[in-house]
Amino acid sequence: MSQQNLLIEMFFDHDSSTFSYVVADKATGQATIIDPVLNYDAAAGAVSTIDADKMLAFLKANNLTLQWVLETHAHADHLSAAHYLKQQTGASIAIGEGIRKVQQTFKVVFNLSDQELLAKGDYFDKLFADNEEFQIGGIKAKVINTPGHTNDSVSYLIAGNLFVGDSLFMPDAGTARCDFPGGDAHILYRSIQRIYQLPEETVIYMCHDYQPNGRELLYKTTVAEQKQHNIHVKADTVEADFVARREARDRTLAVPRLIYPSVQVNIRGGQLPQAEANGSRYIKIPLKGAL
Ligand SMILES: N[C@@H](CCC(=O)N[C@@H](CS)C(=O)NCC(=O)O)C(=O)O
Ligand SMILES: [Fe+2]
Repeated sequence: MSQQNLLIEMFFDHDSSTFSYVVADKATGQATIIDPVLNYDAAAGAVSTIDADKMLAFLKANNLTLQWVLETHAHADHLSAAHYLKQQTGASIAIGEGIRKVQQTFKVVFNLSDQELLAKGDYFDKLFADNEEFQIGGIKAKVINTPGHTNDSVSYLIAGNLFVGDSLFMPDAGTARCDFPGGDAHILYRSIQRIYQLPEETVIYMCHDYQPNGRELLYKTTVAEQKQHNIHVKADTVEADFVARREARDRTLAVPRLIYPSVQVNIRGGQLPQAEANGSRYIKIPLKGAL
């Protein structure tokens, strides 16, 4: 596949520090969107599609047809616009098959019945297996399972470009937290070893950048850079050291601001909970602490 046919356009959501991407085959005009954000004002309970509409406008301006909406994982910090994009374009929503485990975990957290969780059949059109290959137009793409941050985390390898979700951040930020239900620092370490076996020049695209020490926003790096400079896991870092470092940091992190709204919607592929008898939809938040 010629790199010349590959188009990659980055979009950034300031509110959640999330990168989303349009990846397209210019030869056929077929495109995919990776990790789209549905804007959400938690205080008002208001959703909007400002970010997703920018991506749709980009597709239109470039005569691209949306074939796939790919999720790197069920995000815990922002809502997904996958369902909205599918409604607008007819694209198929895909995620790693580990989403089944994530759904089961959060079914318990949110006390959802099977009927509530899968009320409209399946929310995902395609569940990818490890190493599964698929096409974006004429471009070959491959799924690499990279669990650890979550059970369903995958990376998408598209013509020498790797969309890693949260498995790796920029070298000066390290890696994602492993303290969500189903997260495991040992497993993340092994996933990162898989990534580090890819060719050194493989370009790695971030899903987030929190701009440590106020540096400028950065969204891509390479396998070589990560192996040399990643503050949590370099080429020669052993598993026990990584796990100790990761777990120590996890103990300092607050629960993400939008974890409950996000997970509730994202295990449903970005569909909002069903309307109740009065026509309104509600987000559930499990309360903690005794009264
Ligand atoms: N302050 C952010 C934190 C978001 C967060 O926890 N992000 C996850 C990825 S979903 C992470 O791995 N963060 C690592 C870190 O903050 O060091 C929020 O509330 O949304
Ligand atoms: Fe995440």
